[in-house]
Amino acid sequence: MSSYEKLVQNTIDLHRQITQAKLTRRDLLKMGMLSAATGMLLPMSGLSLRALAKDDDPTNPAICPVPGLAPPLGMISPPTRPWIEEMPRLVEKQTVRGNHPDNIDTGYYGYGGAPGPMPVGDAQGRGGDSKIHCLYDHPEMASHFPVQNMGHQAWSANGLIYCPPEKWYELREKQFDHVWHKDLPAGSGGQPAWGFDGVFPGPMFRVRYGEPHFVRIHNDLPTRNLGFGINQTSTHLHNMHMPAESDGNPLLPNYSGSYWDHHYPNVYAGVKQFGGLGNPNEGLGTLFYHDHKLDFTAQNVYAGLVGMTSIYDAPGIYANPTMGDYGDPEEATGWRLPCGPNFEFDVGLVFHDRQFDTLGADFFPLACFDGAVGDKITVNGKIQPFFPVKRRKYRFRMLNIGPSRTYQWALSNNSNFVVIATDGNLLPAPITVKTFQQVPAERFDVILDFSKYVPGTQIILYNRAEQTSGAKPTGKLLTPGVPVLKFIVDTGAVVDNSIIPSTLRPLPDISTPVTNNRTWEFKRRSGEWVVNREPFDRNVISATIQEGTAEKWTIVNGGGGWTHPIHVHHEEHRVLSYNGKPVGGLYAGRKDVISLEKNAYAEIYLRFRDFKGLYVMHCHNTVHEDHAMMVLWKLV
Ligand SMILES: [Cu+2]
Repeated sequence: MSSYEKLVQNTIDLHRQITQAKLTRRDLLKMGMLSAATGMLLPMSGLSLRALAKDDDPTNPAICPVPGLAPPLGMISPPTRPWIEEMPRLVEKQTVRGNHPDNIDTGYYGYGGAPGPMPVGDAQGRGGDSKIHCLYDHPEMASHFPVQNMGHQAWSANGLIYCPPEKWYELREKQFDHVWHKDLPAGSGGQPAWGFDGVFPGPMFRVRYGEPHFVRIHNDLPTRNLGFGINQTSTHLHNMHMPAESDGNPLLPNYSGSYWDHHYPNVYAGVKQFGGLGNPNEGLGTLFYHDHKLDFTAQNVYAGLVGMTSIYDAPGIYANPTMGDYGDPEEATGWRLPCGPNFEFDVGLVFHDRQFDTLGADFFPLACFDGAVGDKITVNGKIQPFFPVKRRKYRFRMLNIGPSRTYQWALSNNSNFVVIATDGNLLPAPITVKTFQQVPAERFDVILDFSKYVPGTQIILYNRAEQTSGAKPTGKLLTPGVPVLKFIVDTGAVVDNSIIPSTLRPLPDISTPVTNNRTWEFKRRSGEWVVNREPFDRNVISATIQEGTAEKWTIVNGGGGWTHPIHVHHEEHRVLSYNGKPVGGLYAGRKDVISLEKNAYAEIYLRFRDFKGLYVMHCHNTVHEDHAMMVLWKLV
């Protein structure tokens, strides 16, 4: 290592120490280590890569290491060979033993209790349900949730919706060693990560409408972090329509040594107006759960706290037997989408880019507020893996967990993606494309048909979008692109009863009249990411919304060279217009993420239904979110 490289490495290590100290943006501002004007670490010796680069132009955004570029402007991960390791399938989550609530662990030191509508825990945080400690720390939170002590609103006999759990699960957040690639200096021993049940990505839940489920999430994370992250969590199930106390609000910490109980009623949105289980045209599909701790979402997700959930329709919910997404292993009922026994052909793909330093250690760019991008793209936790496929159709549930990268997908043989779902929602009809963009937090379900290929055929999934910073892609399309995943077609015959149906889930009616219009401007201001000119403030509720109403929101990118993928909790939206024009294709369906491109504005329609309490809206470039691009809203 040259002395210059050493200096760069020292700078990186210093950044790591600052992150290790769990200092927030506010702490850094207070300590005078952060410039309020530029939002970057001040160019004091040893702290700033910009100081090293001798680039003191104050009008530039903070310099962040450019992935794959030599120091001091960039950072290059150690080399890894492609297609060495097989892509792991997501672990299938099982219920607790006997699917019985008695087999749910009550936690440490006797402060917890059996699952129930009301939390049992310790105000000093010595164990049990974190809600009790949270309410002790933040007593004002009690008033924001409909049931005392943040009890489960859809599990109380006096609630308007009563859906006691039928499926019982536990998750444990813990530290473990993960092998991103065995060629990295850490070798096959791996390096420390945090994950649900000690795996990355966390296990795949397969749940069903009409079968409410319960998940107790034990926080077993250590005090000492990974050089980033904090051992307080809040687990959000992205896109789920659910009671606020189970939503994973950033303000509701699950403390280490304690647990948080999540209750998912699994009724279709709008159930109160519709009756029964609700309207199946509101059905969801591909969801994901991830940490959402205030100020630490990006770091904790980067640490590994993320996993997927698939929800299927209630049996027979559609009177028409050729409709419905039932997860049928025989592929004989409903839309007959690819599934197979044990979901062999219904496969989750979690895309995540990472940066390693010269020595191969994980790096998270604390000082960089544009976002975090890395030069290694992983699929289900492996860098450039291969995946053997049978000669038939597969349903791939593609999820981009960011933190900040946008993909533009294409296949090496220029074949098609048959897109059947955008975010959590099956489209009214499949849409066939050769390429599509995927911003952080978006999901796309695609069908790929390998039946036409001879055994041994190799097809590579490429990312064509060039991106050198967390702010946005450069706009340049690479040819052929960065190879991310290789499919290898197996020999042998295989059964395929699945079909590509000509129509899928109809769009629900959106005729509820709009009773309120709101405008939200997402912008950079004084080095912070703000909504309507203000950074997130836990004491400010920016909208109070009457349950059962519909609203039109105009969301605006206030300028600069950034894109913002905006996400509203609890209720998804329909795009009425984008830059004044109607949208089509992949954007005309139900969505829960909308990418606000540079200077864009969009009108979206939302209904606010069924449950009550405190929710958020935020930018899902989670680095922007943590540096305060988020607002609270309350459903009353
Ligand atoms: Cu943003």
